Amino acid sequence: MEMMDKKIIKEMERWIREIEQFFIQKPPEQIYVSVAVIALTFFIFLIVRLLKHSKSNTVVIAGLSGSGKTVLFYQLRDGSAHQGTVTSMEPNDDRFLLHSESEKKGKKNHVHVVDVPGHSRLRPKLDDFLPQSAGLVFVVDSLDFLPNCRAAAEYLYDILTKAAVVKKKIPVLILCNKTDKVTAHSKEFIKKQLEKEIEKLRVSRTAISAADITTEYTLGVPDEVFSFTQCRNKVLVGEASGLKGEISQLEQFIRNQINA
Ligand SMILES: Nc1nc2c(ncn2[C@@H]2O[C@H](COP(=O)(O)OP(=O)(O)OP(=O)(O)O)[C@@H](O)[C@H]2O)c(=O)[nH]1
Ligand SMILES: [Mg+2]
Repeated sequence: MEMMDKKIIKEMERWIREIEQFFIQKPPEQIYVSVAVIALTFFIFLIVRLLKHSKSNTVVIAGLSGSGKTVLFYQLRDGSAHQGTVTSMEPNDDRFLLHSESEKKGKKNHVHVVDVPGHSRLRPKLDDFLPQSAGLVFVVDSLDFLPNCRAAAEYLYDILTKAAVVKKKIPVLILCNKTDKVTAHSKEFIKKQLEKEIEKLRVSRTAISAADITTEYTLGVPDEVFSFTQCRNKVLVGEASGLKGEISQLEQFIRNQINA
């Protein structure tokens, strides 16, 4: 045993001598340069970490009044729809752990979810939260879709042309809600109809803005029929039932924007 220890110590001493020799032989400039490179790498690494941490964890929920935003908000936070909702007069704004994740082990980041009321007079509140958003959920009522298709498309058009959304490429999830009823329209149908309506709006609105030069961002590609794939930001389509708590696609979207 003792022999072994002595051998190891001898070996280590030899190593240390070799390292010493190495530094003595090298000109000092080379050592300074390598130290500087190591320090710089460490510094860059630190900055990248800091930037990652300061990434926003806000997700905004928008959509027409009655589409089910507040029910979804409660499901995300509490895992229940409570005793129903009335039309909201104020945004619901809270930071929490997603209910479905609250029992899971491991470190999870809190999410900041804001539900902006759909009433047209309260919609400008959206602009307060968009600049700090990592994602936007646009809720559509799949049951009562056709009578509201035009209004939903107008609201979505406004969102997709906002500088805050286009410049920062904020991902948008079009969430077709209330799929618990058999009469609900499919997400493919809703997507198609919204694209058609936006195409109509685009034609009429570009004609107006060309006349009185506004600085609004234009949507889509000239001379091509509008589709969401033309947007600079990601536009996804998903389904949910806030009432039944079927919100996995919504949660997945949130987690994809906000790292755990
Ligand atoms: N069948 C069904 N009904 C739903 C669902 N989600 C919400 N509702 C109903 O839709 C109505 C409106 O829901 P809210 O969550 O208050 O709607 P909102 O989007 O917050 O509306 P505003 O606050 O006015 O902008 C309520 O009567 C809900 O019970 C769902 O998934 N399925
Ligand atoms: Mg509400």
